[in-house]
Amino acid sequence: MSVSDKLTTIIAVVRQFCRIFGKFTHIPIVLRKYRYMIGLKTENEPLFRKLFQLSIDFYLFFTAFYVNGYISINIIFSFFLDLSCTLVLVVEKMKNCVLKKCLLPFFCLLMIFLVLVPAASAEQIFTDPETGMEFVWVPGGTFQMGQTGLEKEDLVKVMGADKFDKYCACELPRHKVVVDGFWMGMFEVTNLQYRFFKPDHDSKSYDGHSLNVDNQPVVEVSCYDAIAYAEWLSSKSRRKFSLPSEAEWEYACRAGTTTVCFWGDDANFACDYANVGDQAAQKEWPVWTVHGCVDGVIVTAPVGCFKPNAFGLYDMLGNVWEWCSDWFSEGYYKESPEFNPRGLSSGIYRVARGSCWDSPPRYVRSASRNKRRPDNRSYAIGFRLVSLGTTESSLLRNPEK
Ligand SMILES: [Ca+2]
Ligand SMILES: [Ca+2]
Repeated sequence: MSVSDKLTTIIAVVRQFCRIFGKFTHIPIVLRKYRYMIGLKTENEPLFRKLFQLSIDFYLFFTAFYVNGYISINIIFSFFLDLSCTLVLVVEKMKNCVLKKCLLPFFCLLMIFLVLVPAASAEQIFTDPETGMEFVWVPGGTFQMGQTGLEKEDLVKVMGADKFDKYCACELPRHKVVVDGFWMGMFEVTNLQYRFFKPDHDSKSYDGHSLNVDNQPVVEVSCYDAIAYAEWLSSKSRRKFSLPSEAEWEYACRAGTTTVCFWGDDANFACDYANVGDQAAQKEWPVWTVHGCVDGVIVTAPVGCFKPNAFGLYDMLGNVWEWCSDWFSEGYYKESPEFNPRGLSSGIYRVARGSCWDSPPRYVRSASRNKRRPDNRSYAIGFRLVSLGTTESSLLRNPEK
């Protein structure tokens, strides 16, 4: 096994450790509460007290990665402070020279381990403790936003020039956009997660098929409902949550690809990656225009059933349309700023992106834009959240910067 293989294995083990222990998110709260109380009661035994506090710091170190995706300054500071104090106390108590000599290598190994922990966070996932919602880090970058030339040709063939101008010309011109990194919900917000906010929410059903099961994406929510949800979750967290901008959404959906869909240009591969209007649905509703494949789900699918894109995001295309924060503007691409465009400050319609479970191929595209009135509630539209970070500064936040 090469050194890099060994390092990869160690990182994988550390990452798994973070995941397993980080799941017990209530423990750090309890530990923080009793940390100093226990410390006070053991005042006559400073070494014992320091060792106890050090072990708690060590635990918090791991859970911080799982819950927040980074380690805050105060956790790092208290860890190193307790570690130094403990070492001083241990050295003071030691009479055996051999053991004393062992301390230096031990300290070095510990430092190497602490360097590996940030490396273990490279996967960049955090879980919101309030709802269990998982977020992945989408690193900032540059991309071409909007339709490709090939895409336009195909759409004109399928729709005709008039309909193309009416519905799809707003996806042009293709233009360069730069977005900063952000956290994005790995999945669409589910009924279960939404009902932490509105316990009596009903996503209803479509033609007798329920859309209201816990792990299906929430629907029958307006853009205002989605914004209210983001604000509610922000009030429960140190993080600020919001809807993605349209540019953030398309950048995240493309995940580095320049093709029509994030899996390529062929619509008939959709069924591996997305719940769309498929041949199974056509059996139920024969008049539908569908993809030439079977995804096997005729209404909304439980989130995360299909393959993710390269950023590890699921259902970016298909399942439900996703509200974005921008007001829709037909000609916005001609004038939008290059850096972090966020749409106009007002308008009539809001943007929804990504197509849904009843969509034919012409909507199932990374560039496809939909406009809806912000108070519109539909069986086809849900949302996912993004987070730009916390209000608390941290050393390791946004590690790419
Ligand atoms: Ca389907
Ligand atoms: Ca979707």
